[in-house]
Amino acid sequence: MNSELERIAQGISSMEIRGAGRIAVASASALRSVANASTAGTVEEFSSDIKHAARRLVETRPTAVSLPNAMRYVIRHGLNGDTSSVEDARTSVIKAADDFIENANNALHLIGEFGSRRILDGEKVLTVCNSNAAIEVMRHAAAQGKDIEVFAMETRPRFQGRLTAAALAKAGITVNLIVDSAARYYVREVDHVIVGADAITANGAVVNKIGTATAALAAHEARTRVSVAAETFKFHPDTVVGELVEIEERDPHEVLPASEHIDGVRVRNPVFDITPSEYIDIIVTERGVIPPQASFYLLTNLFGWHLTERDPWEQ
Ligand code: RI2
Repeated sequence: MNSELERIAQGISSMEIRGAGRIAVASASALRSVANASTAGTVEEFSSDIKHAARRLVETRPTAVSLPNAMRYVIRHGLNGDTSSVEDARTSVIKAADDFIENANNALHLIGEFGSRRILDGEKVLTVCNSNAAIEVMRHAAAQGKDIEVFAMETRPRFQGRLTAAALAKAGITVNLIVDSAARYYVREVDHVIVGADAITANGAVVNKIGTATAALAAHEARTRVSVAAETFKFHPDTVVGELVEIEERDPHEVLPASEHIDGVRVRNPVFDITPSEYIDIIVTERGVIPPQASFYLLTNLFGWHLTERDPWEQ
């Protein structure tokens, strides 16, 4: 087993590497190192090394579609059947991985640019968890001289909201850290809810960190705008044919440490929830801003007829 692949796969499983975008970039870089290190003697063996690595990575966490989409991109562009030697295939996979990583970095910048145009000077913003894409939007708005104030939900049980609060404070943005259950209390004084996404379905529903759906429901009730900031690789191709997105449930000890065990009590720890499209105003992608109802169109545009094909690492 390639040690860099294993390091990245374990890092994703343990959430040392986390955030849907970062998971995708780390996985693409893992395929790059597998391609670099492969000692395969034939193109078929090389291709099998890459697909085996992709399977290992895809199994680490089930919900963020950014990970399988990164694998789809690298395999479809890197192992496209045009290569006749192992060296050509190696060069091609490395280039595909590099292209994916470069596109992902550029996407964040563009999302920041497009999303910030939707933020007005003086706006108060509520956010959940720790999304690079959502942070980029807020950072860009602040860099344009807009005076914004953010309410960051702490995001139990792993408290990623603290990371967001620290990043925003570092960017000079006024930030309040609040408990998750204070979302409805503060939503009345908030103008805008801005969150990231782990997966977006064909019907425009957004799968994101647990607590997002409650915040969006409260925003809907208060007639507060909800924007989702997400790279196009967060759109889930399988949902076009009716597949449901699997919601990861993590170790209950993240919620209640073993030392505080309560007899007879089962602890549940779902990591994500689903916000229906009716509660979302816009999705900001690197290709532009779309209403959630345009998700199907975007998916067909992105994947074409590959939408209904089997996963390339299973072929
Ligand atoms: P970016 C995270 O998942 C959060 O749910 C966050 O909103 C989402 O990924 C998107 O983050 P986790 O890995 O890709 O913390 O925008 O479970 O950084």
